[in-house]
Amino acid sequence: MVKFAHIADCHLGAFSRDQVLKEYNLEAFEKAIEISKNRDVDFIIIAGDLFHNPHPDMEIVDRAVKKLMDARKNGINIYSVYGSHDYKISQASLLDVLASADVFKKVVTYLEKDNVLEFEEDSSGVSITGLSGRKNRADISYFDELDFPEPKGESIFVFHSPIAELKPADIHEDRSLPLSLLPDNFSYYAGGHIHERIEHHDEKAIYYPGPTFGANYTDLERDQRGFYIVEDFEPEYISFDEPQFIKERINADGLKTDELRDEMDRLYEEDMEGDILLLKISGTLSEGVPSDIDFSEVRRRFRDKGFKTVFLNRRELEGKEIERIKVKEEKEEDVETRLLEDSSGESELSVNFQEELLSVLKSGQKDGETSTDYENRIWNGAWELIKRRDEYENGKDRLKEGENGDDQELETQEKVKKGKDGQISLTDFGGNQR
Ligand SMILES: [Mn+2]
Repeated sequence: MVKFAHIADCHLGAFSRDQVLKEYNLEAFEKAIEISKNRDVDFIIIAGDLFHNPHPDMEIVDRAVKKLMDARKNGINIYSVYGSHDYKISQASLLDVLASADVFKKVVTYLEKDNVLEFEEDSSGVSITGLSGRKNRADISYFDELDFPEPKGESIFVFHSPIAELKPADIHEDRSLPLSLLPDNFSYYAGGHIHERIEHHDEKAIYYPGPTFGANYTDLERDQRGFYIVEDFEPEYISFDEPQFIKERINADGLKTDELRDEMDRLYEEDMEGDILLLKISGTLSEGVPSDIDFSEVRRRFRDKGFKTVFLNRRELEGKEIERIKVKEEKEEDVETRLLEDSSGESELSVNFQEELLSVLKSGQKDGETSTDYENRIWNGAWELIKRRDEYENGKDRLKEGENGDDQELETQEKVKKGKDGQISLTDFGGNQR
């Protein structure tokens, strides 16, 4: 009888600014590995997002590797796919290093081997394969294009993607995978990416354990955190009840800053006991701005009440005087586009042009490129684009027709300071138009 652990979304290294939360997060992961070891599993599956980013702090890596190696030394194999957080298309991820060092095995081999997905055969007799998560829709095209091998005997498919039919409402439909694209005939589908526990046992046995701890405020507000011990393909959810969360909300709508302070005083007088206070303050103040309130003092007071840490969420708190920028899209590009669109009235540059310029300016240094070459490439790219600015402002059609826009150059150049060595200063260009 085969027994394995199914862990996902550990996000080690998250909460980098709160040592208490960061430590709880690490401990949850360590606990999951420890329980797996004590329950004598044959192997452990990590369905992506082991780390919160592709290059985590070495101190975090050291803790994680110690724990993983402890399991390995006890004869437990570990299998993983990349998540959307610990993967970077342009650079080696830490996961590559750990796989090379045989801390765990990547169960994704298709990139190296002509789009053929291969099985890892565990010594327990179970065949394991899977696909990594990607930003955006890239993972969906893999599912669409690949030929999946037919599993023989007991088999596990590991993946890190939302499934359209099972996903929570806040994940975009067009970024999720239709159930029909999952390959058939696996004994168990080990999911990651969705930060909620989801169980779907129809013709396919699809399970998402959700995070071992969580990676943001919304995650921490959920009541469940843990992982699965799967025995004979029947999952048992191991729930972590520690640490204890207290969740409070204050609605500051229509309050003056003094009245909000009174509300917080009232809350402070209440009986509360727990390890972590999650305090969300939202709404629009009728007078004053949030920065009138000393929130670090608020945190300190609640910590004095016995909480190990206080996670204050005031992203939705605003004063009437300040228009706050709300960010809800998950894709960096979407956020940028929206911010540019929101401020389009303040700039004489079109959103389209600003996006193009931004994409040139944020291009990274390439392998083997010297710093001088890199700087020149960025400057030249930006300059070429600036020369063609009017084509963007007047619509894209002219660009497609291949006009080079030289006749626009003089007018544009007036707005650009030329520095030494023919370099361009962008400070007067678009930066101070508001
Ligand atoms: Mn995740």
